[in-house]
Order: sequence, then structure tokens, then C-alpha cells
Amino acid sequence: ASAPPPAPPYFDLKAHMSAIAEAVNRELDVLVPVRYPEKIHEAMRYSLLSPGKRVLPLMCISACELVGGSQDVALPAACGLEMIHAMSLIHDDLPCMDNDDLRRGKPTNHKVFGEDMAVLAGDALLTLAFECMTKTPSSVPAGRVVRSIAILGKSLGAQGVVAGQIMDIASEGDPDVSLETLEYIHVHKTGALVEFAAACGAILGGGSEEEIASLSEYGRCLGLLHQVVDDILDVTKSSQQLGKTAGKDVLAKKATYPKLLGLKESQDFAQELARRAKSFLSSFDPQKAAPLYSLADYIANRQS
Ligand code: GRG
Repeated sequence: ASAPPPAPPYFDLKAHMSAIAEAVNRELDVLVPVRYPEKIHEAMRYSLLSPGKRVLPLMCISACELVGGSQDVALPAACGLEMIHAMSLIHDDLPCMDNDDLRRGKPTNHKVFGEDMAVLAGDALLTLAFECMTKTPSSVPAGRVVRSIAILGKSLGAQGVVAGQIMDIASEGDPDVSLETLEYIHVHKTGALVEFAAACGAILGGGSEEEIASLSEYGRCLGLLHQVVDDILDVTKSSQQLGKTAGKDVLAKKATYPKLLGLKESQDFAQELARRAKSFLSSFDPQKAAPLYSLADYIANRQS
């Protein structure tokens, strides 16, 4: 095993997160105005502008700044990432997928706008995201933009997010899902976009090949970490809510890390993933890498 990373300097992640969320939200509001035909734009805005943590933009912008780029270089890609995140949630909630009525505490997109509009709002957000990726300042060499877009296409398609979603659907209700399959699902369904967020920030910011590779690995670890922690919280939260049998029924059918590894082992695995993620930052100036160090701890230690 490699040496543990150095202790990061104190960093106010909350303040940094709010500042980035504000900048991104302002930009998203401009990028998707209500215009003719109004209903589709309203459906897009409903999910895109609903309050989320904006973790993907944070990763993208922080990776860009870490390799010497500025926030305005990564902002269009950061907005594109949030559009893709929103579209994947809209489609994930559809009756033909997870069939969820609530998301971020509000009725899901198809519940408000209808299934047809929700599918199209997702399509429109996905295509707008690709358009958005090209809107970098003119100082950014076109080759970096093209490379980012190529990786994005691959990360989302049948070798990436879509592959994870397919395996997730295929293994639903299967009592014998293996640890390998569970990891495949998470690494593709969630990890691919998180990995891209960090890699694309590094590419657009002009990082070296080593820096781009390290930040991709960092993102990959954080994507999996997010899902392992999600699984752990499913168990620990539902054990605090005895009597809520509906949630338990869903959990009983779903393959999760605690179910396959045990709770303690899953918690250890989460700590190991956070450690591994941070080890990919060890070649950077710790002061400059502080946002990404803190983000790894934040994702590992979140309670909800
Ligand atoms: C991307 C082409 C393409 C198709 C989508 C539906 C689908 C195919 C994939 C599902 C992807 C999915 C829903 C992954 C889970 C992502 C995830 C970690 C969601 C929760 O993120 P939070 O809690 O969200 O960070 P907030 O609300 O804070 O933004």
C-alpha cells in the first residue's frame, strides 16, 4: 500500500461549495431561459435549477484550478455537467426506470410535466450539455475541447453511464448479485461522470498527462465512494426509522455494499476509498489541492 497522503490544510469547503453553486446557478439560469416553446424549457429548468449540491461543477472547476486554469475556463463544462446530471435524474425517475414520484423533496419531472415532456427535457438537456462544452473562452486551445467532448461521449454511452444503468436494471430483484457486478454498476452509473468531471477540468485547464490521469483516478474513487456511502446510509438511516416498512422492502431486494460485505467492512471500504482518492492528489501542492482533499472527506463522512 502507498504512504498515506499528507494532512490537508484547513479549508472552508462549505463556503467554496456555495460560491461555486451560486456562479453555476446564475449561469444555468441564463443558459436555459423560458422561451418558445415554453413547456419544454420550463420542464428543463424545473430539474436543472432545483437545489442540488453541484458537486460535479465543484470537481471540474477545482481540478481546472489545481492544474493552473481559471474558473471561467471550466464554467461552461461545469454547467454542461449539471445538465447531464439533471437529465440522468429525470430519466432515472421515469416509470420505465425507477418509477419515482419524488426527487430532491419535490414531485419528479414526469409527475409535473408528463412522461413525454420529461423524456424530451432530458434529451434537450443532454444535447445542450454538448453544445455548452464548446463555449470555453477563446484562449482555450480547441484540441482540449474536442478531447473533453470525446471522453464525455464515451463516459455517458454504452461503455459508461448507460452500461451501469443497464446492469442496475438487469440485476434488480436478483438475490445473487456479486460484489463485482455491484462495483461495475457504481463505477459506470455514477463513477464515469464523476471521473469525467475531474478529468475534463484538468484537460481544459492545461494539465499534463500525469495530472489528467491522477485527477481521473481521483474522480473514479470518489464516484464509487459516493455510492458506497449511499448504501451505508440506506442501512443506518432505515435502522433509525423502525416501522417504515416500505423503505425496508425496497432495501431487502436491492444489492448493497453492507449486504454483500457487512456494515463494518463497508465503512472500512469507504474510508479506504477516500484515502485512495486523496493519494492521487499527493503530487500536487497540498494548499492548492485543499478543495479536492476536503471534498473527499465530505463525501466519505456525509450523514445524509
Ligand atoms: C447519461 C446518456 C445518459 C443516460 C442516462 C438514467 C440513466 C441513463 C442513468 C442513471 C444515472 C444515475 C441516476 C446515477 C446516480 C447519480 C447520483 C449519484 C445521484 C445523486 O446525486 P446527489 O445526491 O444529487 O449528489 P444532488 O441532488 O445533490 O445534485
